[in-house]
Amino acid sequence: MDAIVTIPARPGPIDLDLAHTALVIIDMQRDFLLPGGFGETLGNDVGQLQRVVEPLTGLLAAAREAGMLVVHTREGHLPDLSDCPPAKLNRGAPSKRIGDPGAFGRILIRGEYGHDIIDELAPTADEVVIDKPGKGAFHATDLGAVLATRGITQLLITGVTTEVCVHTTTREANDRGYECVVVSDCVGSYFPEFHRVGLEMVVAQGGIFGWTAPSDALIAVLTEQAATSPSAPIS
Ligand code: TIU
Repeated sequence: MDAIVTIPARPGPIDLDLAHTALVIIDMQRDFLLPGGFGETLGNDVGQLQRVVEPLTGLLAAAREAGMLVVHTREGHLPDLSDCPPAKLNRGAPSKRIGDPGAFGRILIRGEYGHDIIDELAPTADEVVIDKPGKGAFHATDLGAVLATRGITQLLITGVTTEVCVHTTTREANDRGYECVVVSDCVGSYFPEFHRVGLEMVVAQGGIFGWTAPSDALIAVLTEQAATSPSAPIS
């Protein structure tokens, strides 16, 4: 069956080969989305990120139904902070720093409740979870190897925050040869203006490092794919 579909996108339509496309969900962690986490200690209004949850839940469900590879990432560090450079640990003037006790355990420390993904988007046992110490999901992780093993060439990029980890990951992926679609209503920022301009940056100059598309266009093709071939996952 032909699994190549054309998605209306900016700066122009993109042909997606669904068998070689992965859904990447960046850092939808309690520490970024819930009051008391890292995001709030940086002085941010965490409510700004909550609007991503509903559309992303819908896109994740459609991707699962279609059998698409799903990759979740989590930003965080080892309990001894040996993988957190001082340049990151000491940045800015947060009320608390990475590794300090927060409302959900030590902030952005692997294994802590706050470091894990919000309940609505919890990974299933067969989905990939990449723990990353940086903003980009390729830095110091095996994401590239995971995608290469599965023959993935195109990425649907979602999660938070638009101008930080989503942008860094999209730029890293673009440089590595992946075609990236940033899903416009499934990424979010603490700063609405950064979100808006962050999406514009992706598509400027003819799509300088990717495309943007809304989730409804993607959900439509994934739902059609699942209906056409319900017992044969894409990958
Ligand atoms: N502060 C902020 O906007 N973002 C981060 O620190 N990490 C991610 O974007 N995941």
